[in-house]
Amino acid sequence: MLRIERIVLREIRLPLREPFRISSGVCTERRIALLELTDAAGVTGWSECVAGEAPNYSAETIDTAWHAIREWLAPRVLAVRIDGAESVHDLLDRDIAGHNMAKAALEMGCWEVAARLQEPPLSRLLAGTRDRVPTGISIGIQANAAGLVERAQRALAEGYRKIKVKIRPGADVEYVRAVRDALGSEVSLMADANSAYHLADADHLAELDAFGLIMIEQPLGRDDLVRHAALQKRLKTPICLDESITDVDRCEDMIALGSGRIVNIKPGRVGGFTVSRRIHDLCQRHGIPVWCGGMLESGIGRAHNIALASLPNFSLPGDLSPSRRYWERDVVTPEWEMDRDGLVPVPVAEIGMGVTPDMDRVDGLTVRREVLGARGGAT
Ligand code: OSB
Ligand code: MG
Repeated sequence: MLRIERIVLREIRLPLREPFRISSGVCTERRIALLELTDAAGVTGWSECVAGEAPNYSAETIDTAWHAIREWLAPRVLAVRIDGAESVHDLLDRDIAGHNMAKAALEMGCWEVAARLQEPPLSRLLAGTRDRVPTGISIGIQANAAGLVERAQRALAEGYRKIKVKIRPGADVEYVRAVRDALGSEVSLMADANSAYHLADADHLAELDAFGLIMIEQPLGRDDLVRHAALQKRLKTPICLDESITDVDRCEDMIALGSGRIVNIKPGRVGGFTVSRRIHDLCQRHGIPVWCGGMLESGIGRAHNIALASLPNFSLPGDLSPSRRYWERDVVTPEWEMDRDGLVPVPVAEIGMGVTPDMDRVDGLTVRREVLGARGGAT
Protein backbone atom coordinates (compact mmCIF):
# COMPACT_ATOMS: atom_id res chain seq x y z
CA MET A 1 0.00 0.00 0.00
CA LEU A 2 1.24 3.45 -0.93
CA ARG A 3 -0.08 6.91 -0.23
CA ILE A 4 1.95 9.71 -1.79
CA GLU A 5 1.38 12.93 0.13
CA ARG A 6 3.82 15.29 -1.51
CA ILE A 7 5.89 15.59 -4.65
CA VAL A 8 8.73 18.08 -5.02
CA LEU A 9 9.50 18.81 -8.66
CA ARG A 10 12.92 20.30 -9.38
CA GLU A 11 14.60 21.29 -12.60
CA ILE A 12 18.37 20.98 -12.58
CA ARG A 13 20.80 22.10 -15.30
CA LEU A 14 23.65 19.68 -15.73
CA PRO A 15 26.32 20.47 -18.36
CA LEU A 16 27.64 17.47 -20.30
CA ARG A 17 31.42 17.07 -20.37
CA GLU A 18 31.16 17.14 -24.15
CA PRO A 19 28.25 17.86 -26.49
CA PHE A 20 26.21 14.80 -27.51
CA ARG A 21 25.03 14.92 -31.13
CA ILE A 22 22.46 12.58 -32.68
CA SER A 23 20.91 12.81 -36.15
CA SER A 24 18.02 14.93 -34.86
CA GLY A 25 19.85 17.40 -32.61
CA VAL A 26 22.63 18.20 -30.18
CA CYS A 27 22.67 18.50 -26.40
CA THR A 28 25.31 20.42 -24.46
CA GLU A 29 23.53 20.87 -21.15
CA ARG A 30 20.81 18.58 -19.84
CA ARG A 31 17.74 20.16 -18.32
CA ILE A 32 16.53 17.40 -16.03
CA ALA A 33 13.34 17.19 -13.97
CA LEU A 34 13.85 15.37 -10.68
CA LEU A 35 10.94 14.16 -8.56
CA GLU A 36 11.03 13.62 -4.82
CA LEU A 37 7.95 11.70 -3.66
CA THR A 38 7.03 11.41 0.00
CA ASP A 39 4.71 8.73 1.32
CA ALA A 40 2.31 9.12 4.26
CA ALA A 41 4.76 6.97 6.25
CA GLY A 42 7.41 9.66 5.70
CA VAL A 43 9.45 7.55 3.29
CA THR A 44 10.92 9.40 0.32
CA GLY A 45 11.80 8.16 -3.16
CA TRP A 46 13.48 9.92 -6.07
CA SER A 47 13.00 9.62 -9.79
CA GLU A 48 14.01 11.42 -12.96
CA CYS A 49 12.06 12.50 -16.03
CA VAL A 50 14.05 11.72 -19.18
CA ALA A 51 12.22 14.12 -21.51
CA GLY A 52 14.69 16.21 -23.49
CA GLU A 53 15.14 19.91 -23.98
CA ALA A 54 13.59 19.82 -27.48
CA PRO A 55 10.95 17.55 -29.07
CA ASN A 56 13.37 15.75 -31.42
CA TYR A 57 13.52 12.26 -29.91
CA SER A 58 9.82 12.25 -29.01
CA ALA A 59 7.08 14.85 -28.76
CA GLU A 60 7.77 15.37 -25.06
CA THR A 61 10.10 17.93 -23.53
CA ILE A 62 10.90 18.75 -19.94
CA ASP A 63 8.40 21.59 -20.16
CA THR A 64 5.53 19.47 -21.48
CA ALA A 65 6.33 16.83 -18.86
CA TRP A 66 6.37 19.39 -16.08
CA HIS A 67 2.97 20.64 -17.22
CA ALA A 68 1.53 17.11 -17.57
CA ILE A 69 2.78 16.09 -14.14
CA ARG A 70 1.45 19.17 -12.40
CA GLU A 71 -1.89 19.46 -14.19
CA TRP A 72 -3.00 15.91 -14.94
CA LEU A 73 -0.78 13.19 -13.56
CA ALA A 74 0.31 14.10 -10.04
CA PRO A 75 -3.33 14.65 -8.98
CA ARG A 76 -3.99 10.99 -9.87
CA VAL A 77 -1.45 9.68 -7.37
CA LEU A 78 -1.51 12.32 -4.64
CA ALA A 79 -3.36 11.51 -1.43
CA VAL A 80 -5.01 8.39 -2.81
CA ARG A 81 -4.62 4.83 -1.60
CA ILE A 82 -2.51 2.95 -4.15
CA ASP A 83 -2.51 -0.85 -3.94
CA GLY A 84 1.08 -1.13 -5.10
CA ALA A 85 3.55 0.35 -7.54
CA GLU A 86 2.40 -2.14 -10.15
CA SER A 87 -1.00 -0.45 -10.37
CA VAL A 88 0.33 3.10 -10.88
CA HIS A 89 0.74 2.82 -14.65
CA ASP A 90 -2.93 2.03 -15.24
CA LEU A 91 -3.92 4.81 -12.85
CA LEU A 92 -1.91 7.31 -14.93
CA ASP A 93 -2.69 5.90 -18.36
CA ARG A 94 -6.47 5.78 -18.23
CA ASP A 95 -7.91 8.50 -20.49
CA ILE A 96 -4.63 10.40 -20.67
CA ALA A 97 -2.96 9.94 -24.05
CA GLY A 98 0.80 10.08 -24.47
CA HIS A 99 3.13 11.87 -22.05
CA ASN A 100 4.90 8.58 -21.36
CA MET A 101 8.03 10.20 -19.94
CA ALA A 102 5.97 12.27 -17.51
CA LYS A 103 4.00 9.15 -16.51
CA ALA A 104 7.20 7.13 -16.15
CA ALA A 105 8.81 9.67 -13.83
CA LEU A 106 5.89 9.39 -11.42
CA GLU A 107 5.53 5.64 -11.82
CA MET A 108 9.20 4.90 -11.23
CA GLY A 109 9.18 7.24 -8.24
CA CYS A 110 6.32 5.16 -6.79
CA TRP A 111 8.35 1.97 -7.33
CA GLU A 112 11.26 3.54 -5.49
CA VAL A 113 8.99 4.57 -2.61
CA ALA A 114 7.56 1.03 -2.53
CA ALA A 115 11.06 -0.42 -2.40
CA ARG A 116 11.98 1.89 0.47
CA LEU A 117 8.82 0.95 2.36
CA GLN A 118 9.30 -2.79 1.89
CA GLU A 119 13.09 -2.61 2.12
CA PRO A 120 14.36 -4.69 -0.78
CA PRO A 121 16.76 -3.29 -3.36
CA LEU A 122 14.78 -1.76 -6.23
CA SER A 123 16.24 -4.30 -8.67
CA ARG A 124 14.89 -7.16 -6.58
CA LEU A 125 11.44 -5.61 -6.20
CA LEU A 126 11.39 -5.55 -10.01
CA ALA A 127 12.40 -9.24 -10.05
CA GLY A 128 15.89 -8.52 -11.33
CA THR A 129 18.40 -11.31 -10.93
CA ARG A 130 21.80 -9.97 -12.05
CA ASP A 131 24.24 -8.37 -9.65
CA ARG A 132 26.31 -6.74 -12.39
CA VAL A 133 25.17 -5.41 -15.75
CA PRO A 134 27.28 -5.33 -18.92
CA THR A 135 27.71 -1.85 -20.29
CA GLY A 136 28.00 -0.31 -23.71
CA ILE A 137 28.78 3.25 -24.77
CA SER A 138 26.77 5.44 -27.10
CA ILE A 139 29.08 7.77 -29.02
CA GLY A 140 27.57 10.87 -30.60
CA ILE A 141 28.15 12.00 -34.18
CA GLN A 142 31.68 13.36 -34.56
CA ALA A 143 33.07 15.94 -37.00
CA ASN A 144 34.93 13.26 -38.96
CA ALA A 145 35.57 9.52 -39.05
CA ALA A 146 39.02 9.86 -37.46
CA GLY A 147 37.49 11.56 -34.41
CA LEU A 148 34.96 8.76 -34.10
CA VAL A 149 37.64 6.08 -34.37
CA GLU A 150 39.64 7.77 -31.64
CA ARG A 151 36.64 7.83 -29.30
CA ALA A 152 35.69 4.23 -30.07
CA GLN A 153 39.23 3.03 -29.36
CA ARG A 154 39.28 4.89 -26.08
CA ALA A 155 35.94 3.34 -25.09
CA LEU A 156 37.19 -0.13 -25.91
CA ALA A 157 40.29 0.41 -23.79
CA GLU A 158 38.05 1.50 -20.90
CA GLY A 159 36.33 -1.88 -20.99
CA TYR A 160 32.99 -1.15 -22.70
CA ARG A 161 31.37 -4.32 -24.01
CA LYS A 162 29.46 -2.73 -26.86
CA ILE A 163 30.25 0.29 -28.99
CA LYS A 164 27.30 2.16 -30.46
CA VAL A 165 27.95 4.93 -32.93
CA LYS A 166 25.37 7.49 -33.94
CA ILE A 167 24.91 7.83 -37.69
CA ARG A 168 23.10 10.13 -40.10
CA PRO A 169 23.13 10.53 -43.89
CA GLY A 170 26.61 11.79 -44.75
CA ALA A 171 28.15 10.27 -41.62
CA ASP A 172 27.38 6.58 -41.89
CA VAL A 173 28.98 3.93 -44.12
CA GLU A 174 32.47 5.45 -44.20
CA TYR A 175 32.37 6.22 -40.47
CA VAL A 176 31.30 2.69 -39.57
CA ARG A 177 33.87 1.19 -41.94
CA ALA A 178 36.62 3.22 -40.28
CA VAL A 179 35.56 2.11 -36.81
CA ARG A 180 35.24 -1.55 -37.80
CA ASP A 181 38.68 -1.49 -39.47
CA ALA A 182 40.24 0.06 -36.39
CA LEU A 183 38.55 -2.13 -33.77
CA GLY A 184 38.66 -5.47 -35.57
CA SER A 185 35.91 -7.93 -36.33
CA GLU A 186 35.37 -9.29 -32.80
CA VAL A 187 34.12 -6.12 -31.14
CA SER A 188 30.35 -5.74 -30.61
CA LEU A 189 29.59 -2.75 -32.77
CA MET A 190 26.25 -1.17 -33.69
CA ALA A 191 24.85 2.00 -35.23
CA ASP A 192 21.90 4.17 -34.14
CA ALA A 193 20.24 6.38 -36.76
CA ASN A 194 17.52 7.98 -34.61
CA SER A 195 15.05 7.86 -37.52
CA ALA A 196 17.29 9.68 -40.00
CA TYR A 197 16.50 7.47 -43.03
CA HIS A 198 13.66 6.55 -45.38
CA LEU A 199 12.80 3.25 -46.97
CA ALA A 200 14.20 4.65 -50.23
CA ASP A 201 17.64 4.52 -48.52
CA ALA A 202 17.43 0.71 -48.19
CA ASP A 203 20.23 0.01 -50.70
CA HIS A 204 22.48 2.50 -48.96
CA LEU A 205 21.71 1.04 -45.50
CA ALA A 206 22.40 -2.46 -46.87
CA GLU A 207 26.02 -1.37 -47.36
CA LEU A 208 26.27 -1.53 -43.57
CA ASP A 209 25.73 -5.31 -43.79
CA ALA A 210 29.41 -5.60 -44.73
CA PHE A 211 30.53 -4.59 -41.22
CA GLY A 212 28.98 -7.34 -39.08
CA LEU A 213 27.06 -4.94 -36.86
CA ILE A 214 25.16 -6.63 -34.05
CA MET A 215 22.21 -4.38 -34.94
CA ILE A 216 21.14 -1.12 -36.51
CA GLU A 217 18.91 0.91 -34.21
CA GLN A 218 15.86 2.83 -35.40
CA PRO A 219 16.82 3.57 -39.01
CA LEU A 220 13.32 4.81 -40.01
CA GLY A 221 10.59 6.97 -38.50
CA ARG A 222 9.00 6.20 -35.16
CA ASP A 223 5.63 5.28 -36.70
CA ASP A 224 7.15 3.27 -39.56
CA LEU A 225 6.63 -0.29 -38.30
CA VAL A 226 5.45 -1.45 -41.73
CA ARG A 227 8.39 0.19 -43.52
CA HIS A 228 10.83 -1.20 -40.93
CA ALA A 229 9.47 -4.66 -41.79
CA ALA A 230 10.14 -4.02 -45.48
CA LEU A 231 13.63 -2.74 -44.65
CA GLN A 232 14.42 -5.71 -42.39
CA LYS A 233 13.71 -8.04 -45.34
CA ARG A 234 16.44 -6.24 -47.28
CA LEU A 235 19.06 -6.17 -44.50
CA LYS A 236 21.11 -8.98 -43.01
CA THR A 237 21.83 -6.80 -39.98
CA PRO A 238 19.11 -7.12 -37.31
CA ILE A 239 17.03 -3.99 -36.78
CA CYS A 240 16.57 -2.86 -33.18
CA LEU A 241 13.69 -0.52 -32.45
CA ASP A 242 13.90 2.33 -29.95
CA GLU A 243 11.62 5.31 -30.71
CA SER A 244 8.93 3.05 -32.24
CA ILE A 245 8.32 0.94 -29.15
CA THR A 246 6.16 3.16 -26.97
CA ASP A 247 4.04 0.42 -25.42
CA VAL A 248 3.40 -3.33 -25.33
CA ASP A 249 1.11 -3.22 -28.38
CA ARG A 250 3.79 -1.62 -30.56
CA CYS A 251 6.14 -4.39 -29.53
CA GLU A 252 3.54 -7.00 -30.47
CA ASP A 253 3.18 -5.25 -33.83
CA MET A 254 6.93 -5.32 -34.34
CA ILE A 255 6.97 -9.07 -33.71
CA ALA A 256 3.92 -9.75 -35.89
CA LEU A 257 5.21 -7.64 -38.78
CA GLY A 258 8.88 -8.54 -38.49
CA SER A 259 9.86 -4.88 -38.13
CA GLY A 260 12.83 -5.71 -35.93
CA ARG A 261 14.60 -8.50 -34.08
CA ILE A 262 15.89 -6.70 -30.97
CA VAL A 263 14.28 -4.14 -28.65
CA ASN A 264 15.86 -1.23 -26.81
CA ILE A 265 13.80 -0.73 -23.65
CA LYS A 266 13.89 2.72 -22.08
CA PRO A 267 11.51 2.85 -19.15
CA GLY A 268 10.89 6.57 -19.73
CA ARG A 269 9.75 6.00 -23.30
CA VAL A 270 7.17 3.34 -22.38
CA GLY A 271 5.67 4.93 -19.25
CA GLY A 272 7.72 3.23 -16.56
CA PHE A 273 8.74 -0.08 -15.05
CA THR A 274 5.46 -1.98 -15.33
CA VAL A 275 5.26 -1.63 -19.11
CA SER A 276 9.04 -2.20 -19.39
CA ARG A 277 8.60 -5.52 -17.62
CA ARG A 278 5.64 -6.48 -19.84
CA ILE A 279 7.75 -5.76 -22.94
CA HIS A 280 10.66 -7.66 -21.40
CA ASP A 281 8.42 -10.69 -20.77
CA LEU A 282 6.79 -10.54 -24.20
CA CYS A 283 10.19 -10.44 -25.90
CA GLN A 284 11.47 -13.26 -23.72
CA ARG A 285 8.55 -15.46 -24.80
CA HIS A 286 9.43 -14.72 -28.44
CA GLY A 287 13.18 -15.19 -28.11
CA ILE A 288 13.83 -11.51 -28.77
CA PRO A 289 16.80 -10.04 -26.86
CA VAL A 290 16.32 -6.70 -25.14
CA TRP A 291 18.76 -4.18 -23.72
CA CYS A 292 18.36 -1.04 -21.66
CA GLY A 293 18.78 2.23 -23.52
CA GLY A 294 19.75 5.55 -21.98
CA MET A 295 18.68 9.18 -22.28
CA LEU A 296 21.75 10.91 -20.83
CA GLU A 297 20.27 10.46 -17.36
CA SER A 298 21.81 11.77 -14.18
CA GLY A 299 22.76 9.22 -11.54
CA ILE A 300 19.13 9.03 -10.40
CA GLY A 301 17.65 7.92 -13.73
CA ARG A 302 20.69 5.70 -14.18
CA ALA A 303 19.92 3.95 -10.90
CA HIS A 304 16.45 3.11 -12.20
CA ASN A 305 17.85 1.87 -15.53
CA ILE A 306 20.40 -0.33 -13.81
CA ALA A 307 17.73 -1.87 -11.59
CA LEU A 308 15.67 -2.66 -14.69
CA ALA A 309 18.66 -3.99 -16.64
CA SER A 310 19.17 -6.63 -13.93
CA LEU A 311 16.19 -8.60 -15.30
CA PRO A 312 17.17 -11.83 -17.08
CA ASN A 313 16.24 -11.07 -20.71
CA PHE A 314 18.39 -7.92 -20.74
CA SER A 315 20.93 -10.08 -22.50
CA LEU A 316 22.84 -7.42 -24.45
CA PRO A 317 24.93 -4.60 -22.93
CA GLY A 318 22.89 -1.48 -22.11
CA ASP A 319 23.65 2.21 -22.68
CA LEU A 320 24.51 2.41 -18.97
CA SER A 321 27.76 4.35 -18.93
CA PRO A 322 29.20 5.42 -15.58
CA SER A 323 28.80 8.97 -14.24
CA ARG A 324 32.15 10.26 -15.48
CA ARG A 325 31.26 9.58 -19.11
CA TYR A 326 28.69 12.37 -18.88
CA TRP A 327 29.39 14.71 -15.96
CA GLU A 328 32.22 16.42 -14.10
CA ARG A 329 30.30 15.45 -10.99
CA ASP A 330 27.07 13.48 -10.74
CA VAL A 331 24.16 14.31 -8.44
CA VAL A 332 24.34 11.07 -6.43
CA THR A 333 26.66 9.37 -3.95
CA PRO A 334 28.30 7.12 -4.68
CA GLU A 335 28.73 8.00 -8.35
CA TRP A 336 28.19 5.20 -10.88
CA GLU A 337 31.36 3.36 -11.80
CA MET A 338 32.21 0.69 -14.34
CA ASP A 339 34.98 -1.85 -13.86
CA ARG A 340 37.67 -2.75 -16.41
CA ASP A 341 35.47 -5.56 -17.70
CA GLY A 342 32.68 -3.17 -18.60
CA LEU A 343 30.40 -4.18 -15.74
CA VAL A 344 28.40 -1.87 -13.48
CA PRO A 345 27.43 -3.36 -10.11
CA VAL A 346 23.72 -3.55 -9.28
CA PRO A 347 23.23 -2.27 -5.74
CA VAL A 348 21.90 -5.38 -3.99
CA ALA A 349 22.99 -4.63 -0.43
CA GLU A 350 21.08 -1.35 -0.17
CA ILE A 351 17.39 -0.55 0.15
CA GLY A 352 15.83 0.99 -2.96
CA MET A 353 17.85 2.36 -5.87
CA GLY A 354 21.10 2.19 -3.92
CA VAL A 355 22.42 5.72 -4.41
CA THR A 356 21.62 8.90 -2.48
CA PRO A 357 20.99 12.32 -4.02
CA ASP A 358 23.78 14.71 -3.09
CA MET A 359 21.56 17.50 -1.79
CA ASP A 360 24.21 20.22 -1.89
CA ARG A 361 24.85 19.36 -5.52
CA VAL A 362 21.13 19.13 -6.37
CA ASP A 363 20.34 22.42 -4.63
CA GLY A 364 23.24 24.13 -6.37
CA LEU A 365 22.00 23.04 -9.79
CA THR A 366 18.28 23.71 -9.20
CA VAL A 367 16.75 26.49 -11.30
CA ARG A 368 13.08 25.78 -10.61
CA ARG A 369 11.21 24.03 -7.83
CA GLU A 370 7.55 23.35 -7.22
CA VAL A 371 5.80 21.46 -4.43
CA LEU A 372 2.68 19.46 -5.28
CA GLY A 373 0.51 17.87 -2.66
CA ALA A 374 -1.39 18.09 0.59
CA ARG A 375 -0.41 21.61 1.44
CA GLY A 376 -0.83 22.49 -2.20
CA GLY A 377 0.37 25.58 -3.97
CA ALA A 378 3.66 26.28 -5.64
CA THR A 379 6.65 27.37 -3.60
O1 OSB B 1 18.62 7.01 -29.26
O2 OSB B 1 19.43 5.94 -27.66
C1 OSB B 1 19.15 7.01 -28.16
C2 OSB B 1 20.44 9.87 -25.98
C3 OSB B 1 19.44 10.79 -26.13
C4 OSB B 1 18.38 10.48 -26.96
C5 OSB B 1 18.34 9.26 -27.64
C6 OSB B 1 19.35 8.33 -27.46
C7 OSB B 1 20.43 8.66 -26.64
C8 OSB B 1 21.57 7.80 -26.45
C9 OSB B 1 22.38 8.01 -25.19
O3 OSB B 1 21.96 6.98 -27.26
C10 OSB B 1 22.57 6.80 -24.38
C11 OSB B 1 23.16 7.14 -23.03
O4 OSB B 1 22.42 7.62 -22.12
O5 OSB B 1 24.35 6.94 -22.86
MG1 MG C 1 18.32 5.05 -29.88
